[in-house]
Amino acid sequence: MCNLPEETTGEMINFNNFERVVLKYEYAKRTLETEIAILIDEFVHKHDYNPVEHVKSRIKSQKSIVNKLVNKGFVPTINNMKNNIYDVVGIRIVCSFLTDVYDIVSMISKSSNIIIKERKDYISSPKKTGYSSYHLIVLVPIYLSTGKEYIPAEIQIRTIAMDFWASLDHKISYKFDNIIPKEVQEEMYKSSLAITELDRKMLDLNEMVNRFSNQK
Ligand code: 0O2
Repeated sequence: MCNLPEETTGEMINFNNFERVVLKYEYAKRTLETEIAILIDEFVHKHDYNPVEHVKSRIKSQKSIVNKLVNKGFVPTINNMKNNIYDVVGIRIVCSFLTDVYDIVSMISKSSNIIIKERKDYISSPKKTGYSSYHLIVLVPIYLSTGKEYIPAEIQIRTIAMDFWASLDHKISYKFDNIIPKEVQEEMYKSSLAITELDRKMLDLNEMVNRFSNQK
């Protein structure tokens, strides 16, 4: 990953080849979905508690892949996608509380089937937009008739509150074609601070509820 030279000529990603090109990514998505579902199930049985609100997965669209490559300064070829885009497969795990996010990260880290290539903790260090989430770039094994291959994927783990913020932010970026008015950016940043505060409050509240219910 990322150690091959940039390709300036080669087969371009297009409507006709995209379905074929993403086939291996589809397999990796299915493998990852199953692995995550089993890990969560095991966690629920062990702790008698489900930290996950919902899980969503997707294959990045052809348009988004081409745009991302061009924005990164690459020619949108299939090889450049294979070597430089790690989130063609994306899975998002939305949790109730802040501590759940780190429990899920730790649970995935212990899996012997998924290789973790990179960790990005945008919760302890949010992005300057205010975005917070925990990202794992992983390698997922897929088994083909030609042998085993590893496909990259991005796992985003965050709370419901962080997800609420990110979803509005995504809509705003789309609406303004990524050129967001400064006032809107400032308001979004301020609301990200409120989201962080809300996550802390909800965690404290949950701990209080647990203390009371243990006393019963
Ligand atoms: P999309 O359309 O959501 O998939 P890399 O992916 O590592 O090559 P980058 O930008 O360094 O590029 O990675 P980073 O910062 O970890 O971001 C990866 C993804 O996180 C993004 O994918 C978004 O999904 C999400 N993200 C990052 N920053 C923000 C933000 O400020 N607001 C929101 N709403 N989401 C963010 P894509 O491909 O950019 O977009």
